[in-house]
Amino acid sequence: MSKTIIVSNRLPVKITEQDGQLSFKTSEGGLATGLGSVFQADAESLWIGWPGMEVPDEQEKNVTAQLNEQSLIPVYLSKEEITQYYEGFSNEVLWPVFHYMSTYARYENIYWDYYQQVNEKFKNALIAVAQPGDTIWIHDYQLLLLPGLIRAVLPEVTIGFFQHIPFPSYELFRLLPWRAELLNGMLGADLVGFHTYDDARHFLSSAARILQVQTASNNIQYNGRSIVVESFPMGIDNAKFEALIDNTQVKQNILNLRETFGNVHIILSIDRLDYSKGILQRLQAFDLFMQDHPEYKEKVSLYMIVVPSRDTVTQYRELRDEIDKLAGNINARYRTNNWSPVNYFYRSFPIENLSALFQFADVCLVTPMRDGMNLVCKEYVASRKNNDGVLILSEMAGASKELTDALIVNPNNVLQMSQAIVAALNMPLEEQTRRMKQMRELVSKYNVMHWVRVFIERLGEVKRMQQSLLTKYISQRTQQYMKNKYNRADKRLFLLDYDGTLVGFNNNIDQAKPDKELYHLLEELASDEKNKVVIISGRKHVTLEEWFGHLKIDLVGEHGVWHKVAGGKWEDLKGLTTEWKQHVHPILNAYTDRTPGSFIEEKTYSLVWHYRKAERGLGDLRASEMMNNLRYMMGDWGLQLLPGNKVVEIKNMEVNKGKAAQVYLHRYKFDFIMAIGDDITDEDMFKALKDEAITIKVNSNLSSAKYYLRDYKEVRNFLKLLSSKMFITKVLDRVMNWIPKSSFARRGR
Ligand code: GDG
Repeated sequence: MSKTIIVSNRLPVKITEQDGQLSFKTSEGGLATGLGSVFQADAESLWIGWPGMEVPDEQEKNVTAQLNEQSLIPVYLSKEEITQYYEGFSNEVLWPVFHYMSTYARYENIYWDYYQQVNEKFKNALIAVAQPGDTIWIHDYQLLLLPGLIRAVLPEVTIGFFQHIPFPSYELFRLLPWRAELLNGMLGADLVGFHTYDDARHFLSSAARILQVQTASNNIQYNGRSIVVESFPMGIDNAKFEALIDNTQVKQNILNLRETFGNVHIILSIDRLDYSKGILQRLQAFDLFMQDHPEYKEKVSLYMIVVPSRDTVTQYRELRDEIDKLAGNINARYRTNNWSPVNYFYRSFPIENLSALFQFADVCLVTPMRDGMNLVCKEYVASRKNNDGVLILSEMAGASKELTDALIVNPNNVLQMSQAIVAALNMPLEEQTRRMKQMRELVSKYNVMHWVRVFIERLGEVKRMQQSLLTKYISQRTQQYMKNKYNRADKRLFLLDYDGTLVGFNNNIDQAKPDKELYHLLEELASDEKNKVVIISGRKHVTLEEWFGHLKIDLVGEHGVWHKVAGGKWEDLKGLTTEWKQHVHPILNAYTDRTPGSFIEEKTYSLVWHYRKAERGLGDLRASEMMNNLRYMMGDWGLQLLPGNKVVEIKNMEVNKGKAAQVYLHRYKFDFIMAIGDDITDEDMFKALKDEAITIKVNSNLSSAKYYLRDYKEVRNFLKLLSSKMFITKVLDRVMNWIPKSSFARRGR
């Protein structure tokens, strides 16, 4: 039976120790709650992760048994592994770079060694329990290599990956010495998810630039698989925060707060100690607010909770000291006998205290410098049952893409933040309600259960999409079927595109010449009298003549403008004009001048703008700009714009490979037709052929062709297989001819 396996760096457990004995209880974090629905629906489900502390060897057995009872599988990490993999690579390399603070990064090779080693450890724990039909969902930046490691062992398994922190722009990501390895790891997944569209976009562009993989919209073609990259903004367990409103302890805590603060307005801020959270800038903004608005003295206090985290690391210790200093400084300057402007706590609080604060605070100030999502702001919103209160939210938090009714600020703009505080304190109740209502609806609808459901459903869809495409891939069985069909046929037609189909894609168009192997293959194919082999290409006819003129095959150049029957003469289509060229050429020239690495190719009846050597991204941008520019004149001249692989061709509308293919269908009667091509111009050919034809698209599975092959090498091997079969058939024929007819007669008796 198939099951779901969650993998995250930490298991969702709380550890308690009594008389030297460890015990573990499932914790109620947002992720754990959201995934609870998956767990309930599927009793076989498992969660793999580090238990969160170093477990003494002698206790491992007992701890494992306790955890297994709760469907949890521990991965034990040594002190050294925690230091180098978790604190080192994860938190001192990936965390700063992914949060756009690359100057904090320490690119130590030893961190990388341990990161690989621990990801291997997770892989081993996983493959010990995973089956090919299982769904595996891997979480976060500590396990970027894991999807790739699993894919290598279990190629068919379904893998989803979700990153909880931002994915930086290519310019930042490329700084990592191990960027390619990390991307290769992530691309082991079938579905890669982030909180925001920007993260997804950054990931797609890094993959396209660093690994040179093909991307189309949110799809990546990688090792013959189609991987989907999408944003799934994570929600919170809103029901839990709503339920806390009626909790007795929470109600008591609110009374206590009211007693302490009376009529003083509270601005709340809650973060883990981290330089990405913008705590210092927030204090500076509050300081400026106090300075510019003395009228709020004794009327407003900042209630700031900083949850201790990673404070063994120098940068974090320094940050803590600076926060201490600045908070103390503000208090020293503005404090009165019965009022402190900053109430600062460097510790964590029980959830009942947080809920009380969320309900009590007039304003919630969430201003990270970068944050994948930020759940605190959603928790504040979920706790506002009266639909009042104001959220001030950094535009650098993923949540700002959803909570657009917050007061959105740039955390680097201290003045803007201090002005937002004033605006929040003065916001009329009506406006507070209007904004809060919208946000509460959103937080309630897009909660953590919804997030889990949408991700898991999409993962299933992606897998089904891959499988449906897989049926189009020419498997061994299909090859056998085609061979049989081939053997039975008396008149066969092969329509073969050239670039990308029979040879690989080359940056220099003149270098994509045919090689010995290809000549041999075409000769072999054409040597069978039952076969008509046609190379049908967009190339100039002179080039085709130079390369293939001596072979016993038909040639079609410029997508059907030129045509030559084997051994005959070249002929062109009559009635085509070239007058339009004088209008289009200057436009192409202008784009070539502005795009280094691009050039124009002139054919008899078409113009082609090539940009294979232009800067990645720039070429595509210019090509689409140019097409927009040219589109209006296409109709007037009866022209067609053909975008291809790093080329745009402008040609007469009447000419296309489909029409060229039809000439053959009218002229002869074939009982076996095979067409193979790799780009958009070949689609006309696929569409023009009858249903019985075997149409094969190379390099992609998005096509009207019936089948696909991965690259030109697979095309060659497949054609070789057909011609080698011819050889066997021929031998068989000869053997049959050689055996005296009488012997059949004898056997027949
Ligand atoms: C990463 C990404 C992304 C905080 N103090 C206390 C306490 N908390 C709880 C909050 C909230 C959680 O911790 C913090 O979540 P965040 O989302 O704000 O931040 P990270 O921990 O950095 O999480 C982040 C998240 O992953 C999910 O994908 O949103 O961007 O960095 O739930 O309430 N809980 C208790 N006491 C505290 O003192 N009980």
